[in-house]
Amino acid sequence: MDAQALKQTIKEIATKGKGILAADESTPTMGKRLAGINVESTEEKRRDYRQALFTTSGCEEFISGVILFEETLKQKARDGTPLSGVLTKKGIVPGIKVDKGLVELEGTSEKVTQGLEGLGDRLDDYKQHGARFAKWRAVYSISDSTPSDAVIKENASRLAKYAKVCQEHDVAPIVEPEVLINGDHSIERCAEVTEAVLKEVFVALDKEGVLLEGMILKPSMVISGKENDSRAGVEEVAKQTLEIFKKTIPESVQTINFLSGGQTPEESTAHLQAMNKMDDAPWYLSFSYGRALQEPALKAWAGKAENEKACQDAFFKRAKLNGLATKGEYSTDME
Ligand code: 5MM
Repeated sequence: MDAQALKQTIKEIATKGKGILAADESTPTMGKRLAGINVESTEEKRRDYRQALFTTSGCEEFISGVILFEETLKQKARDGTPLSGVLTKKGIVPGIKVDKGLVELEGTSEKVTQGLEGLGDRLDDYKQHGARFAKWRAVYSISDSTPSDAVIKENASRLAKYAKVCQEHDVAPIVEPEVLINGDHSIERCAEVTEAVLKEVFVALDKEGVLLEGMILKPSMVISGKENDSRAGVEEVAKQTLEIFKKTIPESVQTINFLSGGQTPEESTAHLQAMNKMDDAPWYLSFSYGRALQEPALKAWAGKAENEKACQDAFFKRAKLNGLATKGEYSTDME
């Protein structure tokens, strides 16, 4: 493990004012996204859309890293340049989603993430294609009886094993435990679950000897369930999120890049802004948004080449506003 190389990757990604674009939708997920704008999901369409995002003029001012799906990492732009090369030319670090999705944990109706088998060999291949960081996402569903201790433990153990293998291959891991927003639970219940999940993740990371300075944490925020009818406001989300983080996340973690998890683009920017305004966190607080950076851009594109500029303008706007939020400089009148 080259600790210096890992720290260098983290330093580049955790540049103040910048964050990560999660563009690593698997083919089935991308199919759903494209179906939502009435576009058939072909390899060419997926490439055209991603190429439009990555070639957005000036986006590198706010985007330091992009997480790619394997297909995209190996795809070429229309002029033959590898898409990962399009990013590196702009000073953006390419990353790769390495998990292989969710499977049922035996004896439960809950899901754990798979993909450890052959991970080292895959990382060697992804590195050849320019990837310097990786991502593995675990999900936790909130109900009265879930997530179970078994799922919390198993996901933590797999996240930590994945992170260790990545670091042994000099690839900086994004550790992503996502407590899902689906449901009508209160913010307090989300806080309770998030605390238990993060606690176990850091126990497992420690057990595996993962270098915390050489990884990125990508958590969900502490937030009310989407169906809750008295959802907590922006300040409360920011306050409760930081409270739980201070109890569970060591200060040696350099950067926390949130997922948006079904929040609207505006909500996720406002929450990030509020946390950075509180200004007493020991970590860099930034974004690794998928939907919250892409929704308006995807809609504007609508699968048509003539809409590429509108797509890029919409993406640039969200990237810029989130970039400002990492510095506590965003306000809602910029929307
Ligand atoms: C971009 O979507 C990612 C891949 O999802 P699938 O494996 O389901 O296709 C996803 O992991 C994403 O990186 C995170 O959920 C964060 O994205 P959001 O949209 O929640 O910010």
